[in-house]
Amino acid sequence: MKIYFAGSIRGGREDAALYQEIIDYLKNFGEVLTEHIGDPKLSHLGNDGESDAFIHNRDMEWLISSDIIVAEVTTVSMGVGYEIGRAVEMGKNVLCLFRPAKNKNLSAMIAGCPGVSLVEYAKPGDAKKAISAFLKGH
Ligand code: 6IA
Repeated sequence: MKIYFAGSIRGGREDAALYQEIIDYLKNFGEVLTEHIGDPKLSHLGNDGESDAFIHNRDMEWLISSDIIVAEVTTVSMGVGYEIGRAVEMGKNVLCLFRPAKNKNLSAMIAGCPGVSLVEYAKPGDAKKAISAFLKGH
């Protein structure tokens, strides 16, 4: 199974360690195409040496080839929202994981999207349970 994990980069890196934990867990189920998203060295200001057009086109190819999309949507990210929208248009199975907290408001365009399976969670272990249940169902 090819899994596309989406998490904030330029939107802010405060959940980077959590992304890495989710990615490590997803690897039990298949190939994670976007492993670098958990990389602590990847900063919202840094540059990984590739042009934005290269990043966009490569990520779209990965998205097209993926079987399933798992997005951590607590930190607001335009890129993650864009990827979710494109994936929904492609008819992909999309799981969004959101950690409710003060000052964290999920966009209605994600929370209200019929093509998205949304799970709210508090602890990483709960996110893993949601992932396991979702992947077993698809
Ligand atoms: O708007 P954001 O940057 O927060 O968007 C994050 C989402 O877009 C992630 O789920 C990625 O799949 C994708 N994305 C955005 N930037 C990159 C990137 N390098 N490499 C891979 N995927 C990306 C950008 C490095 C940057 C700090 C110069």
